[in-house]
Amino acid sequence: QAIGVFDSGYGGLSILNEFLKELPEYDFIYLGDNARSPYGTRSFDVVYDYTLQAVEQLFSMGCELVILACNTASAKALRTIQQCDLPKINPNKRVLGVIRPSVEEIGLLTKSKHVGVFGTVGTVRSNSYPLEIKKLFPDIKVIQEACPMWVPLVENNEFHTEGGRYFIKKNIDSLLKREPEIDTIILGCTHYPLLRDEIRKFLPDNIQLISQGEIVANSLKDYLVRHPEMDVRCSKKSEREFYTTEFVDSFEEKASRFLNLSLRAR
Ligand code: DGN
Repeated sequence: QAIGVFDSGYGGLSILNEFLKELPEYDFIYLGDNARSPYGTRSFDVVYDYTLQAVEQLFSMGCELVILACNTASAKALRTIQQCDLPKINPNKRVLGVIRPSVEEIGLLTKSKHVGVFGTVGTVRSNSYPLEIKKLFPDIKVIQEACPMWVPLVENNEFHTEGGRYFIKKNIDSLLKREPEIDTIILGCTHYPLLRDEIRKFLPDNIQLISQGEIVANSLKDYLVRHPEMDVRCSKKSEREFYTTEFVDSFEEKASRFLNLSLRAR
């Protein structure tokens, strides 16, 4: 059985990219809900509903383990799915998210104990990052900045333009103005790693910028070691399948910007 990777659209491919580096022998099925993306501005109930449908679809395709490679879905749907839905659907299947592993890492990296989070409106409003960080590192102050223009900039490939840079700088300035002591910033949306070079241009050198892909991939690797019963249920033939809920050809074209391989989607 393949490992399922779900995102509202393309962003989760930045996570899958790292899975393929860290766990190349495993089989993966990627599902992007491009027809209903973006999730960032949708309500809790809608994101939960859409995410549960996607998880059930990946389960029906034979996945035993599904990663929500989307911060918005992890923030709004993961806990309810884990606690309420999984026991009813199949208690042996597992769904994991991207926020917890990122938080574990970020707490170890900050020296000033002031951490910034860039995310979608949904992720920021859910307060998942501050709440999770508080549980593990109560002395860390978290300052969040919602960046509603950043996902469209990535999806439309407009981030290298003057207009794109305007919006990137605007959110960075707004965050740093609110808390100048920030020394670590997490890109809390799986689309944002594509903006990394542009974001870096507007950030002082002493601020570390953290992308989640590698962190989540290492955490999955670790999870499979700690849960050998799950590991043996994952097939390892290096097969990859891609599904989108929207146009297949535009998915294939845009996906190649996130993933350094050309792919066929269904
Ligand atoms: N990539 C998603 C995330 O990590 O939150 C958000 C994309 C979207 O649907 N706005």
